[in-house]
Formats: sequence, structure tokens, C-alpha cells
Amino acid sequence: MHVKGLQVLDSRGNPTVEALVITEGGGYGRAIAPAGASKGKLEAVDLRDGGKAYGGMGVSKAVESINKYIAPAILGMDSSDFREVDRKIIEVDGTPNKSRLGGNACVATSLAVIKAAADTAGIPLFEFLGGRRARTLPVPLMNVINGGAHAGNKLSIQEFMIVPAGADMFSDAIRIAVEVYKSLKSYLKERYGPSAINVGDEGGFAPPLELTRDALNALSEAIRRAGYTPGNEVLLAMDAAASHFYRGNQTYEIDGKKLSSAELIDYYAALVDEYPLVLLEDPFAEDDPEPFKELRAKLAGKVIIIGDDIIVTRRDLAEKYFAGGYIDGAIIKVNQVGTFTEAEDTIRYLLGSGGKAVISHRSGESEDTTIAHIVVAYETGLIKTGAPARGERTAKYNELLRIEDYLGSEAIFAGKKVFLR
Ligand code: 2PG
Ligand code: MG
Repeated sequence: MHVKGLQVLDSRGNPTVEALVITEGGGYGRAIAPAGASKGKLEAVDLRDGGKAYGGMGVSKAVESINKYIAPAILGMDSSDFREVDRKIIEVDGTPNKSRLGGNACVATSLAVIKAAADTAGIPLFEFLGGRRARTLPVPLMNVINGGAHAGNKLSIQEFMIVPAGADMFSDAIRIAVEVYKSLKSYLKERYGPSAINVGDEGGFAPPLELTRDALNALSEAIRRAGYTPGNEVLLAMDAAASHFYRGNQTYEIDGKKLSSAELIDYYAALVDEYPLVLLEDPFAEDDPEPFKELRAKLAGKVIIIGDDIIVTRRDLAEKYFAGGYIDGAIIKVNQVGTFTEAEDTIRYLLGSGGKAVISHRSGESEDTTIAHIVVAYETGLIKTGAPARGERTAKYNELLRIEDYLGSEAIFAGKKVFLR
């Protein structure tokens, strides 16, 4: 097996790392590292060049990590031993957070290796990882109103998502989501003017709204205008990404108000009563984990609580917060830990313990579709990969449509039951 690195661009126009793996058996795999904007403090390091070129965002050092350090270390290894390859990458890096090689170099290589292994075996990646029984297509969590760090508006909450879980099959869920997305577009334009349909980093609209309820009302109205009933075919979800509006000392600044953690618990509970919300991600800051527990207990049976910044896809943190009753599950972003094997370990722990694993994109993405295969391979039933628009987001949905087509009548859609605890 040979690996080679290359600097390419991501969806925000920032340089990112691509790895190409070629195996002795004639297979190949290519993967591109994504990049976050609202990151957890404990994420693997995204190695950047600094300096003047690309505003300091270049990744030539990370590309060099692949060509100079990873390539010779894994030369001759078999791609089907991808867990061994990941162990080798971790060993060569030798730091707790991939700061020597760069998490971006590690993740691109690690994902390219599993893709090359599947290609060498002559089967799709989801089947290579999950075997022949893997056939559950996920419910998509589609971020259609962008706020927080992903948009230039005043919305405190980062992501407002539509969840077409009431569909019969995945392709039907995509159709419903697109109809609601279009209906939202015309509603926002009519109500807030033409600039309201500008889009944010994840393909959702970034209208000049200020209040959380304004965004949730817009979604409910768009669902109704598309001919559906909020809470029936289409449910709602939010990623608060609350670390961004945490002001320290158990205080949050949301919707122009200062709320204590206890007041924020009541605020979320009121929203869950008013709207068909089924999933809340990062409702509190990573530095303020205690209220996760109370909110989860209070909203039992109504909503599932998902951790992103507090877990950063690490198995030890998933265990601590899931076993401790803080969360129902976690967001899985392979680049937060740096290798596929580490992310897989976290997925297996969560699913094996009755928890949820939401396979997720980053706000900075590319045409890479690996996450579409991962979500089907482990049948986690939940994917978060942006609006049903913009090439880097639709690339994942299109790959899932291909997988559904490939599975034919064998395909299953996860549906609403995935939200049961
Ligand atoms: C998140 C993500 C993806 P980012 O917070 O969940 O939607 O954003 O990639 O910027 O961390
Ligand atoms: Mg998040």
C-alpha cells in the first residue's frame, strides 16, 4: 500500500488535505479532511501552515506529514488491516491530540485506507465495514436555518434542522425535505425580503432573524405550506452549539437575554412543549456539563440529548457522559479524533450500550462521501450533513440515494423509532 498527500480546497475556500491510497491488489481510495468552525477544545489538532499564503490556512505541513512520515511507516502494510494502520499512525504521531502530524493528515489517510481496502475487495465501503446485513438508511437531520458561528446573523442557536422521519423510505425523506426547503425559501423571501435567502456555511438559509422562536416559527410555517404537519412527517432538531453563547459562571446570552443554566433548562423545556423538537445537540457549553443531566432527566421521553463539543468523538468521554446520564448519544466526526478506528470504537460503545451515534459532516466540507457509508455500515440511523443543497452537502445525500438503490427492496429506513430512548 502506498499513500500520497495533496493540498486541495474545502467548501469555504480553505486549503485542506487529500490522501490517495493505492494498494498492491490494484485498489484505490481517496479521502479529503473536513474542517470545523465551532470546535470542541479537545479536538485533534487541525495543522495549518500560518504565514501569508491562504491567510495562514495552508496545509502543506500536513501534506508533508503524509508524504514524509506516514507513507514510509505504512508502506507495505495491507489496507484490510486498517486498524493496524491506524495504530501505526497514532504511534508515529505520538501525541495525545495528533498535534505532530496534524489531525487533518491523519483523518485523510485513515479514511483513504478503508476506501482503498473496500475497493480492493471489490465491494462498497458500507458493505466492507458492516457486512451484508447492513441495510438501514438514516434519518437525515437537515440544517436549513444557519445561525451562530456559521452565519452572519444574530441567531444564538447555530443550527435549526428539519427531520423528515415520518417518510416511508430514505428517498421519500429527501423529497419531503427538499419540498420544505423550497417552501422555507419562498416564505423567508416573502416575510423578510430577498436578502433573507442568502445561505450559510451548511447550505441552510441565514435570514436576519434574532430570536430562536422566529426561526422555529419559520420552520413550522414552511412545513405547513409544503403540505405537511409539523410533528407528523417532519420533526425538528437544534444544535445550540452553546459553548458560543456561554459567558462563564453558568450564564448564557441567548436571544438578547442573560440566562442562568437553570433558566436555560426551563427555556428549552418550554420550546420542547411548543414545537415538535426531538433532538437537542450541545444545549450547554462544554465547560458547563452538569445541566445536561438535569435537562435529560426533565425531558425524558420527549427529546434526545446529544453531545458534540463535550465528547469530540472520544470513547472515554462518550463513556463518562453516557454512563453518567448526561447524554443519550453523541455526534461522530472522524476528524475530531483523527482516525477511523478511534471513531469506530466510540460508535460501537454507544450503540452497544443503547445510545445514539449521529454521524456528522463539518461546516467545512468537500465532495468526500465517506460518512454516507459509515452511517449505513453501523446502522446508526442518524446522519447530520446540512441542507439538501450545495454540492458538498448533496454529495452525501446522493451517495445515500445510490446505496438505497443498490440495496433495492432490502433497504430499510430508520424512521421515527430512532428517537426512542
Ligand atoms: C457542529 C458542526 C457541524 P462545525 O457544531 O455540529 O454542523 O459544526 O463543523 O463548525 O464544528
Ligand atoms: Mg455541534
